[in-house]
Amino acid sequence: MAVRVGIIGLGVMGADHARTLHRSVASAVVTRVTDIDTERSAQLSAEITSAAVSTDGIALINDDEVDAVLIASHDSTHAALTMACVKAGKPVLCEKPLAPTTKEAAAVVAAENGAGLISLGFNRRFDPAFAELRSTIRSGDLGNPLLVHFSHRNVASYPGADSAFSITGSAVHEFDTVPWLLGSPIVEVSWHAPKRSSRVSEKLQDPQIMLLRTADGVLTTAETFINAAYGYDVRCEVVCETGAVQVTKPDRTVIDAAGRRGTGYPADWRPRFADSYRRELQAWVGAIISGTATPLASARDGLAASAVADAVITSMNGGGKTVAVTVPEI
Ligand code: ISE
Repeated sequence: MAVRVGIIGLGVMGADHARTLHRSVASAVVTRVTDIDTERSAQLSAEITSAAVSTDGIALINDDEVDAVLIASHDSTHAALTMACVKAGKPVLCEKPLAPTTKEAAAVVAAENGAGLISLGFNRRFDPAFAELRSTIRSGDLGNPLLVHFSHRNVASYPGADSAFSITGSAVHEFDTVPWLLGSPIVEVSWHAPKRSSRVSEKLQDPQIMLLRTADGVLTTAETFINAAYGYDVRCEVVCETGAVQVTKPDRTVIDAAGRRGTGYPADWRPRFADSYRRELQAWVGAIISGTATPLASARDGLAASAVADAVITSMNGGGKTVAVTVPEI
């Protein structure tokens, strides 16, 4: 049995997921694709010959040749399209975020009503390095975690990105990864503005620092810098009572040349997290085939991350003072 997957949104992530499903995920076939840019749809359909072009997302969701849907369209479309999948009774993997606001995310969770059809693309859960980091913490070998240092650097932001988008589009990964690592929800946040890079517009505070307190008392420093220029670089270190553990860059080679030794940085998240996307998609398809609960982040995880994002934005809008904001319990 192959799961017939329809993909809505063929930008950076949608196209990458389509190729991964086509080339590397067993028991999956991409049967429908759609994008508001019809040229993109035509190009991908020509590349992946099993994929016909649907006129729009709703048509794709309701197509009899689609068993499951992957949403990688603009963030603003995620909630409505995910609810349409729930209405059609079809499993859906929605790229993060589930929705830009808690209110929209809560509506999606209510619409799903515990049916377990929704998965979220918080891919760090399937990254081998982050998985090993989590198992090391959970082993207790280093004692209790005390603090976490996260830094999340992109080469360059999307055109028009503002401070809130940096939070909902990038830092939102940390809002899921930290509770997943620690097994404890984020209960209080504060947002801080370092010196702004002279290379970004006035409407974007870049970099940003967030302090995330989890219910277990652990404090996380989360840096987001989406115009770091030098490379795509995600770092995470967990400091415990008797030791520390951090993810490493998945380098395969070191270059010695011109009197220097070094490794490279990828231009964006696709090479850095390629293994995680493939494992995430295989786990999603496998659960659909076996009829078991999704092993990916759930709609409630997506709601929790959106609630943290809302709280961080509230702190950011607190007039430049360091305003700690309590995250409402989901
Ligand atoms: C992008 O949309 C992703 O989801 C990447 O995983 C993240 O690292 C990046 O900052 C986002 O822009």
